[in-house]
Amino acid sequence: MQADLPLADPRPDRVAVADQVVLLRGFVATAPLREAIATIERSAPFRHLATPGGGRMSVAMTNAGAVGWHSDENGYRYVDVDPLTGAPWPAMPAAFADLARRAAAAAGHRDFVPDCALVNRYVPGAQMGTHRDFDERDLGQPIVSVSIGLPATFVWYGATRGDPPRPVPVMDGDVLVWGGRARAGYHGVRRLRAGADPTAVRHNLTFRRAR
Ligand code: MD3
Ligand code: FE
Repeated sequence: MQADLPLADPRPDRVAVADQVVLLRGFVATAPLREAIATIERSAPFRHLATPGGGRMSVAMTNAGAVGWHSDENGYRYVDVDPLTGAPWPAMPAAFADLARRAAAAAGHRDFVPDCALVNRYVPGAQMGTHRDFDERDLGQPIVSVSIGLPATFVWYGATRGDPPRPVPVMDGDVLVWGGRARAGYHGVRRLRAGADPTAVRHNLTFRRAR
């Protein structure tokens, strides 16, 4: 019955973006995640971190979990106390840890137990320049990223900055998992475009095993 099909989304729900980079489309319902972020930011507010180069990030960040990612004039590192408040980071919500473990498992990584949920907040105009993440102790552990809110374009390069960029559109509820050699790859996020609702934002949860 072809007439019943037009509402179905023809996009596959699982895409191999590159070797060891898996996109799980619509993997999670995000309303409970937004609630959890609202709770986290009451004790650990979003802030625009300083970079070692003297700039300030356009993306605002906070963390939940035993350790949090931090940047200032002295460099990038994980810290177990929030430098802004002097208090430990808010505990990782059980729903976050469960989601990260399920997504990692769906991409073939068993027993992923993150100790850091880095929460990124993008308003229209914010972007994340090309970089790679290697401050984590065991690069054999995967990274799980969850997109919430406005759509964005994630850009995957690969082993070097000079590799051809591979744009990956990510939408609310999409989850990306990196492991193996892809774990050390270069990536970034293009400047966020405003949605129909000018107050709308994008959040991204990045689950890491830092220690
Ligand atoms: C791939 N965040 O916080 S998703 C980051 O959408 C970051 O906010 C982006 O890059 C965002 O560092 C992209 C996550 C991501 C994080 C770490 C990775 C992708 C990765 C490490 C290796 C490969
Ligand atoms: Fe990153």
